[in-house]
Amino acid sequence: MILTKILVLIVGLAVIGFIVWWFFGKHESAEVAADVKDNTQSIDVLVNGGYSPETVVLKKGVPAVLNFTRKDQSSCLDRVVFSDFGVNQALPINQKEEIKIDTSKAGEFQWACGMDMFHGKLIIK
Ligand SMILES: [Cu+2]
Repeated sequence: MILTKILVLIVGLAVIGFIVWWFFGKHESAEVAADVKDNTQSIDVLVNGGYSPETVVLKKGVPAVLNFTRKDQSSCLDRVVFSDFGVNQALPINQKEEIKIDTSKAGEFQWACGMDMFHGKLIIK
């Protein structure tokens, strides 16, 4: 049956396309800006199989606090590292941990789990 062969081919190509997209595609994550109040800015970051939000936008020159709460059981995510800011903070499970960020310099900065497997991004502008 030629039709069956074509169908199998189409399904096969769709699966390959999905795999390529999954591993190599640019998954644009939404940027979320911190809330600014009384000359401080803060944002909650949920740690659960990664970081949510993954990209945080901070205003330059306004003192910033990131509130990390880890819901993920895995030890992979039990530390968060901001290498540009000299931060290597333990994240006890279900506990809000405040991380203060120096926003005096504009730019893009990565943060990561203790093993550098999961990543997030700070944009200071
Ligand atoms: Cu890790």
